[in-house]
Amino acid sequence: MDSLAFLGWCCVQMLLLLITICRFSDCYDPLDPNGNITITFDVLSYVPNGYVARVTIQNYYQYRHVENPGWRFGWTWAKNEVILLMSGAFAIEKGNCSAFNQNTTGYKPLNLTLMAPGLGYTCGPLMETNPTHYSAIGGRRDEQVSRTWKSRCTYSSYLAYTTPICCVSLSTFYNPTITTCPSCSCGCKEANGNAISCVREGAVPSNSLGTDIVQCTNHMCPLRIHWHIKNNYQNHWRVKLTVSNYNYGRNFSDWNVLVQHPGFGLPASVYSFNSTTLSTIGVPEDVALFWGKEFYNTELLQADEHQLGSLTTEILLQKDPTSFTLRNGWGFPRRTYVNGENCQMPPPDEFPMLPNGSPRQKPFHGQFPHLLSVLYFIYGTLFGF
Ligand SMILES: *[C@@H]1O[C@H](CO)[C@@H](O)[C@H](O)[C@H]1NC(C)=O
Ligand SMILES: *[C@@H]1O[C@H](CO)[C@@H](O)[C@H](O)[C@H]1NC(C)=O
Ligand SMILES: *[C@@H]1O[C@H](CO)[C@@H](O)[C@H](O)[C@H]1NC(C)=O
Ligand SMILES: *[C@@H]1O[C@H](CO)[C@@H](O)[C@H](O)[C@H]1NC(C)=O
Ligand SMILES: *[C@@H]1O[C@H](CO)[C@@H](O)[C@H](O)[C@H]1NC(C)=O
Ligand SMILES: CC(=O)N[C@H]1CO[C@H](CO)[C@@H](O)[C@@H]1O
Repeated sequence: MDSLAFLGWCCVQMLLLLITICRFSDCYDPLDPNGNITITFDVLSYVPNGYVARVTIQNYYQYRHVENPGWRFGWTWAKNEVILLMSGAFAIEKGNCSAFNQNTTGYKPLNLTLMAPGLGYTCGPLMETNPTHYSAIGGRRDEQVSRTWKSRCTYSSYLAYTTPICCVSLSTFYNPTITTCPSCSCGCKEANGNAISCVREGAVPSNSLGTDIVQCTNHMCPLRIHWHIKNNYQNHWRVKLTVSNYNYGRNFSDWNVLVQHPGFGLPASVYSFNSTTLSTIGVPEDVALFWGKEFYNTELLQADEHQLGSLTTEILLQKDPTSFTLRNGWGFPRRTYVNGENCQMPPPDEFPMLPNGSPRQKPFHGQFPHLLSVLYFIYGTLFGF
């Protein structure tokens, strides 16, 4: 009884934290709990009026890449220092150098900012760490830099986007009903004057290059994932996965799609995409990551007046006799990401039902995927940090 009460209290604490600090899954991604971009300043040597540093930016996110036009990194100086020389990157802004004082030495940069390429990253302060070692003279001598500072930058989609950028629709061979993306998944067409500009299907968009003008839809998302359960064989089942780009002004190069689904626990055959499964600790369902094949479909093209940009693959999944079922929406993903952004799923009570199936409203099973996500979060928070 006591331990139950404690568990209840503990969960409330966690949920409160979740509600007050971040929207669900924004601050912390249970599918990539250790993901970060690490920035390292290695002070290689000191010179009379400053130091020479090597700055390294390492992306440890498993499925969050830096798109065109690339990253930008900045900081503020502690004591009016200046950059005298730079190679390997451009310094793109010159500030007020009149306060530059030749005795300033050795202070670490403050308030790091990383754009990759847009908003979303928050960088912690540079912390003193063990100096980086490197080998010299063909590996025969071990050297170390004078000093090493590191900062960890983490991503929050809440800082990057005010609404989701993708949504999920579902269909099956056993039910003619298509479950569309929830209305206004990524904003509404006419929401209190905050209308998102969109282009009617078939119309010719003007001046859309490089802008985010989407086709008018009920969901208004630039990207949509469609999961179609196509066949049910004796030992396998087949899914068709389609990624559609509704954006008239933007190609997505080196795209990736992540699907969390229990069916990826056994090896699957993926025909037109490259794929792998990710090891995730504390998440009960298996997670598969898909990306384009070289020289074939690494680019998700923009929409035009004739068609959407679109990529598709079929996936043959093995049946695990202990868990396989098509009931209760088991065949549908639990979570789907495009380029690391969580896509809006339809509510479970709108999933296509088996024909002989249960009534549409089944309170417990209907809530099941939601319940699972809350549990992952708590689990991830308790054991991930
Ligand atoms: C950043 O990610 C790497 C790889 O997951 C991990 O080894 C490292 O500890 C992380 N850095 C911090 C400061 O958490
Ligand atoms: C540049 O810095 C100096 C000294 O801090 C200050 O007096 C001057 O007003 C600054 N100039 C501008 C344009 O900000
Ligand atoms: C740097 O950040 C600190 C707090 O983190 C803030 O007080 C300070 O004003 C910032 N400095 C600049 C130059 O932005
Ligand atoms: C997207 O790619 C197509 C084909 O390569 C190209 O014609 C179009 O200009 C590209 N769009 C953008 C916004 O770069
Ligand atoms: C699949 O991805 C791996 C790892 O990025 C790469 O080495 C391989 O060439 C890719 N295969 C194809 C067909 O693109
Ligand atoms: C010549 C000069 O300006 N020297 C100053 C350099 O900065 C240190 C501390 O910031 C001062 O103590 C020196 O007087």
